[in-house]
Amino acid sequence: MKFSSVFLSLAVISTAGSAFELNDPKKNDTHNLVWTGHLSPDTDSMTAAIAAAYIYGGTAVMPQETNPESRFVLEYCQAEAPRQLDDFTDKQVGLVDFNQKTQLHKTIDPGSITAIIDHHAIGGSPVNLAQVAAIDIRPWGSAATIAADHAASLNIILPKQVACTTLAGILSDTVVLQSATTTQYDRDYAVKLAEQAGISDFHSFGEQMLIAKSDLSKTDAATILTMDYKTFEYAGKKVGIGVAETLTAQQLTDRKDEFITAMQVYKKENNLDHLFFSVTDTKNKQANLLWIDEADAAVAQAAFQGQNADGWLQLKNVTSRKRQIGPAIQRAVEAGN
Ligand SMILES: [Mn+2]
Repeated sequence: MKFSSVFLSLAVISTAGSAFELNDPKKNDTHNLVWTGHLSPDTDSMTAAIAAAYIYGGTAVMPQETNPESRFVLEYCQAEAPRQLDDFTDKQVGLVDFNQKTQLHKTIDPGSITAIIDHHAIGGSPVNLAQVAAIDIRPWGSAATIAADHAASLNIILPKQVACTTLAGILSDTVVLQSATTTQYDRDYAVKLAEQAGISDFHSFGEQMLIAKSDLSKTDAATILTMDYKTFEYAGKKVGIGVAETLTAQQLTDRKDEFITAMQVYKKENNLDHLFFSVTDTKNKQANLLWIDEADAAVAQAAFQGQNADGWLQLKNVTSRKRQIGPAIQRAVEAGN
């Protein structure tokens, strides 16, 4: 596979001081090793960290508070919650589910990153990959799927709770195997992990996750904006994209004024060049995009063709930030909009 050769060549040219082997865990020094996902952690980040810590040793941690969907998953799977780590000083760090500097906890020393397990393209502003001892990036539906594949190829059977959380990572990122990013690997590992976890109907588990994610009626707009949020660097511009995936989109689109206020504050505080927020309707497979000023409007107009509905730009068949919203905004920003 094309991606494996990228992985191998990166591993071979690595200049890292301390070695780390994804193919031979016994050799690894796991002293002070922690596994973490990106800021505004989502379920894939959390569950891939849990799986990686089980497979390779070290501890799964969270760089910020977990979201309601992830808390539901921990409860459902009867799994232990990874602890929130506020200071990564002196830790050896394994990254899961991201490779961008803009999504790194601020206390992580880039030189301390020993491994990356991810499923995102290496664009924008990646961490200094030449320093990282082991990198495995594949274009699969979730980082959790890649972790499941590591366990399988190392003949490691994940315990029930970890199989369950890993399954949740796959179901979350692929919107229960429905998103455009879903691969056959995701489908196969979902079936296999459900068996290992003793879950007879994983679609029902996935539906319950979507419901847990959707209930945001008591959550304030500023929290929702950054609950599933990423900052990117496109053509030197800082671009923030927040997403709220929900089965009950209107509950959120009705709160437009609250979101506009929250976005104005957030854009200013974080010195962003552009900020977008999507209420992603996973039931009707449609993104509802919001922005706050003329500069953002110019980017959105260049990036998308959609229908205006009470200030939200409706984008039919758009559900993925990674595959659809992000790349379209990236092209528009890079084209000078
Ligand atoms: Mn992911």
